[in-house]
Amino acid sequence: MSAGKLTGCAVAALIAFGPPAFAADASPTAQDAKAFVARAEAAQDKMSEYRARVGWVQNTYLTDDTNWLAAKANAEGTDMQVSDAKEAAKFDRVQVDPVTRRKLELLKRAIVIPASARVGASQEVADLQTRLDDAYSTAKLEHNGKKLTLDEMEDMFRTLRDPNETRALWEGWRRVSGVKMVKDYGRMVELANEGSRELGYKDTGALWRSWYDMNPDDFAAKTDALWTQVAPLYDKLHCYVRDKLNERYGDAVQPKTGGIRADLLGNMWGQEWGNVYDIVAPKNVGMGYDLTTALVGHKYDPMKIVHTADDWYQSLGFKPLPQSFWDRSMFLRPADREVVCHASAWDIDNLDDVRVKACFTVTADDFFTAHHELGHNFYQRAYGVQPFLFRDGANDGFHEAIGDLAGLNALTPSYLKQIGLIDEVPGADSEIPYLLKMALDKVAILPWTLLVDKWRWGVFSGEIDAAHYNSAWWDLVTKYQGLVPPGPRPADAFDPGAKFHIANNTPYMRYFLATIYEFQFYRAACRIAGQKGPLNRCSVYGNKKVGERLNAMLTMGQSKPWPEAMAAFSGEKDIDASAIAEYFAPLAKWLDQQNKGQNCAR
Ligand code: X8Z
Ligand code: ZN
Repeated sequence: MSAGKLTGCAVAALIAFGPPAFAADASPTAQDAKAFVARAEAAQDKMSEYRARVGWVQNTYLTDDTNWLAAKANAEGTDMQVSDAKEAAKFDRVQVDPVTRRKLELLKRAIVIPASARVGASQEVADLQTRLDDAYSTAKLEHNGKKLTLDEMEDMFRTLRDPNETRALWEGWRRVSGVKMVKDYGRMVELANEGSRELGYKDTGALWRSWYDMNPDDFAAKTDALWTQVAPLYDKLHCYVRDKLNERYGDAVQPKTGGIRADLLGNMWGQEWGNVYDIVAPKNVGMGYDLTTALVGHKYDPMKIVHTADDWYQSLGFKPLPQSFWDRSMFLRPADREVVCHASAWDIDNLDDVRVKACFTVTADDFFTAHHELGHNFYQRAYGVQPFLFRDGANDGFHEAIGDLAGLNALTPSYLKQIGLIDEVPGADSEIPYLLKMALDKVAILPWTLLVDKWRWGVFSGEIDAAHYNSAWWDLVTKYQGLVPPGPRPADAFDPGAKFHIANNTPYMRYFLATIYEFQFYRAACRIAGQKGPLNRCSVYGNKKVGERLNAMLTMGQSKPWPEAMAAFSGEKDIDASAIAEYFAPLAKWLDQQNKGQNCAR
């Protein structure tokens, strides 16, 4: 899909291009730097709109021709980005004002998949990316005489409880998607690394780790340290869920020890487990409602779900989304053409033409995802007040976390009652069921969001070679998630390619950061609102003070290093896993009791 500075989820292109900023025989000056930045910024503003429009048409109408157009636009864009990054580096030792310095730094690093200046390199890399995207988005599985799309299979996975069926879909999806991609993926890695090295990065992973206003090695160490903090909670959940799956399916399907079978968790990648809540729910006390049933019962459709999400943001004081959002977005899979279904939020003109592209269903999962996507759109609108080069999230994790904060609030029973989706707020004894349901999504996803880019960092650095793509993937899945495949993997398997963000080259560490930020921002919002009760019961719906403070952070875009943006909202200056720990503290205690006497080793 469209290859901008952010791909996959929050889409806006970043391009600048032009003649050298100063004469070859003269030393560059501060004035040259300013002139270069001004020209680059103006050029980008125009070109990003062009790429976004081409990308939108391609994503919502996949054909040979739209793929061709998108690859061409992306190749041109990459040439411009690379050329600009190199130009920006020439001002490294020139004394310039802080705004110009920040813009130069952003120009140097704001590329996802660079290409060498060698003739043909950017077109080859763009063609490969387009082919990978297309292979993922158009793959179908023949199953019981029906051709299934991924979204149909995902929907089936939510409620499918026959392990032969889950295995067939799980293995089938990997056969029709990943396997086809491995050769193109390997070549894309070579080309991206060639481009990254020309920009002065040791490989593309090093480039990706340079996005966080800190030393890239320190960033990697930070993600490990955060994982160490949250891993004990994940381990408790893993142990409890494995036991319940064993009770349900028996030793032959899910043994009491070792990894959890990846196809038994209600999700194609075993990344979120909320759909198997029915299997792991405590015996004597329930949650009091089922959100999917409530949505269906109240006749919600995808449009109404998105309107509900829009209302949440409006209640905080954000202005409603423009009519063009409703006219131009895609909320449903069209019956008559191929599209990229994976949900994303778009910023077409860097002003007000924001859109969502998704294939929503009426489920609790997509109720959350609608809030998630709109978070991107409200962020895009808020930082529209900035000059072009500052129009992005404080970092990519921030961009993902805003909608998650909204979604977390929108799932609270008190809010669901306020908007009429449930009749009663369940009593205090529903706390553990509620937290367990939330943990199945929010805690379960943590190791997954960490390992996807650990794998990619290894691939880009060469530590993982093409012959070991799949075995290294499973080493990481086993180590971090503690999952195992339902059966031996074939020699030609390329299981990473069965995930959108690998095929689409969307960096993934952002979701690990976002899951931590989400709770940190939620705690900050609840403190601003002066809420005194337990964190997991808090709702800030309708609170204008929270909206003002949130808006202060959002409007900053990436004009300042992310700790400053964070401080504008929360007063905190560092990423902090203590909020997610606080939120789930009662559950952690409960899980310890449940797991007593169990052998939790994997
Ligand atoms: O890709 C997404 C969003 C779009 S940014 C739907 N997410 C990740 C995924 O689906 O794998 C949200 C959670 C993680
Ligand atoms: Zn997102």
